Amino acid sequence: MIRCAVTITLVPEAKGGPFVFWEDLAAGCAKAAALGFDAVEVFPRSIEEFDSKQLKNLLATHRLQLAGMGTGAGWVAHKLRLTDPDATIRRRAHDFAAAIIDLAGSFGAPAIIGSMQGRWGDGVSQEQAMAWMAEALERLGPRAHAQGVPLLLEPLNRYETNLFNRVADTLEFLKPLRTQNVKLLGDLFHMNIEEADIAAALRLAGDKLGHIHFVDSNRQAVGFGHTDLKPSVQALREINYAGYVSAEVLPLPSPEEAAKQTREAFRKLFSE
Ligand code: LER
Ligand code: MN
Repeated sequence: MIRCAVTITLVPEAKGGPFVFWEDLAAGCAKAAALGFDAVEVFPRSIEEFDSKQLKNLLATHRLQLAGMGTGAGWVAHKLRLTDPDATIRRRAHDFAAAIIDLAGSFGAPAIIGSMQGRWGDGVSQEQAMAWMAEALERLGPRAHAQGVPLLLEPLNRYETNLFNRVADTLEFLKPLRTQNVKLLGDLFHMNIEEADIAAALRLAGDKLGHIHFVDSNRQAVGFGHTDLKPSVQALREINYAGYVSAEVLPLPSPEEAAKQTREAFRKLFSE
């Protein structure tokens, strides 16, 4: 069964980013539950600043699941990238991601590697960056496996990275790895920019698809832009997708209205 989640960020440096609820875990969970979401997707600023007991209590109180946990603060707040030319930064990036994997895993949820992938250039060749990514995933994939969850790798659009932009290329990269525990996160905003056919890309991902960022063409809630999501919903049905569609969208015109619109779009698209 496909379930619906909404994002809560605890990262002040992400200001202007595509997250619905901001900087208040308790308020975000209460609103998510009141609007009928199944789960929340949380972006901690760091492990040290995160109160996992509070999250546990909030999830129990509101009967919510944790859909996933983002590592974006690793880049946005701490400037850590898995492909940084500096070996010390790469090591710290790895440790940051590993800590989020363990934290999310303790809730039965996967961690997401998105912007922490970094980019090639500035003295780092594409081959070198890809080799560092492979090395990192070979360690982080099994770490997530030990928690009984996949690790999610998110292709981003060309303005955010030059490493993983499209589903097909990302699948090719993952195929020869020893770890088969890395799944894809399909963000419909990035896919709208990079894929020739979003539904075909989802079909191609098949059982390697682990999570969806459920968002319209303009990065607003589904229904506030111009993407026709019906073919994608059909593709998700065909591949028997049973994960989350999670609203990683701009909080426009307000967090509440973005969340409400997401619920309405989810109901219309998935319950027909
Ligand atoms: C993260 O999920 C993402 O989609 C990136 O664009 C960072 O905002
Ligand atoms: Mn995303």
